[in-house]
Amino acid sequence: MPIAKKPVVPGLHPDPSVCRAGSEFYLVNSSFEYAPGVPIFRSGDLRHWSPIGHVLDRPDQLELAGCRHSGGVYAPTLRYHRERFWMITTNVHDQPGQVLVTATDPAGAWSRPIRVPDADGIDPDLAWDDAGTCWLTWSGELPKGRQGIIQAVLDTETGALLTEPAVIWRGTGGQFPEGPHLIRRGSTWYLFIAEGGTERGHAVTVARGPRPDGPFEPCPDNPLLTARGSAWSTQSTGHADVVQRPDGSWAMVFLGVRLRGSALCWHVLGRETFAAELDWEDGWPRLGEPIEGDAAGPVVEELTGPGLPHAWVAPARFPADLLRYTPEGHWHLTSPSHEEVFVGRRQQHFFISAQARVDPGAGRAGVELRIDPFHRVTLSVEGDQVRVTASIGGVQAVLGETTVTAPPVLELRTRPSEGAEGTPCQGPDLIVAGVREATGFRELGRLDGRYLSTEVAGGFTGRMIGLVGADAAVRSFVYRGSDDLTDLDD
Ligand code: 6LW
Repeated sequence: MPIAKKPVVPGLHPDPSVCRAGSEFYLVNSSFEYAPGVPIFRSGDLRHWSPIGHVLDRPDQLELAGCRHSGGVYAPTLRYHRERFWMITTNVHDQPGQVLVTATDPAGAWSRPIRVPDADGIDPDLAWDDAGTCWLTWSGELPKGRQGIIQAVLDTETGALLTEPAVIWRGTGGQFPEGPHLIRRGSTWYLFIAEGGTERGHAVTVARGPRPDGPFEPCPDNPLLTARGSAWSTQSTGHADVVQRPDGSWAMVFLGVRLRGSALCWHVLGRETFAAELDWEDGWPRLGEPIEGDAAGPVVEELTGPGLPHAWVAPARFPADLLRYTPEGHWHLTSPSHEEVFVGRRQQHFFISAQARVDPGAGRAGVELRIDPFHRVTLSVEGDQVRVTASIGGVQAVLGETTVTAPPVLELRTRPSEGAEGTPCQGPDLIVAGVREATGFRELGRLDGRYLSTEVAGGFTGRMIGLVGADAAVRSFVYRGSDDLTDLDD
């Protein structure tokens, strides 16, 4: 069965977890070093997802100070049980253990966190049996450096484990058995896990048992889902969660990446959320028809005010500490430490144009496209100088510069790769920076997009686009995005 070509939630949205309350579906994702954490979406059809906020949107729920790139919040689980929403996740920056929050309204407010300090590992899952017992299942280290799926009964009031953690499955032999989700269908319990690593070997495997704690029997047709060894443009598929519709049919969400460029080598938008039907045969789940996403744009998002769009986040800090809406009616970027800070949103489309007008107080300020502090392209203004710089690993380069007589409109774009299709020089895209003038766009510098790809940068995240600086009035910021270049005017 082929896999969808288009995600249902594009851009950096990996490790999806899904649940249903009545006729509505809700979805959460990992958020790593970014605050607020754990973006949450609502959908009536599993195909069109609207952001409704973040689960961890207050400092008392999310400690990220000094968080390293790709640290922070890993794979969450979202469940609806006894008219409450439950979200549990691991903040690897704030250990020990897992963090559990609940809400009656999934758009917030979510509770103060209950910690589960004795569950050592990542990717926690919650499941309740008919007796009301809560089974916590996660991925942890076993003796001799091996990894496996571990389980214990959880007291959801206190976060205490009520049973000794026990290994319930080791998967089918792929590395990193993780991302467990335990689901009941009829009287059988199904344990879906990810294995093979989150890169090209990624897969979903499944086992079933008569009770939430097993014993688990692996499906004879594992893996349930993988793209490994295929020539599909959607690769690295794995880490799935499943949900039943009101009509009794099932669907699954999972992560995947969209590869572009020579030999389909590169992805730049991070691991995205994809969806598919889930069929059942002989008591085993089977991958069904792809559910193709249609969030390809065009999208226009303007930073107006006074509220920040849901999509805006910052590494290791809450955006509210960095961007303030002033009584004069514009945003102001302030760095509490006087060091340059970044605040922005995920690049969610293949082709984007981000335009900004900023008035820096001290130092430089501007627009930045980045994966992390060591992989970024910055278009900034300082006095009458406009400069395009790239920082890739330890290398810093000035890609172009000019002098301006009036405050410029900065514009950073992604465009098709310069390399001929199918040749080794074809990157995923091209990053172009310049200024917008009355006569049109004037390019100042460009960089091959592969420098800002996960294949080069590594880590679990993807590109972000936003504002950079230590002190600047932000007169305007507009994100335009589409997977179809003709949607973006020149
Ligand atoms: C997550 C693990 C994974 O905890 O990547 O793809 C890790 N799977 O399950 C971080 O996203």
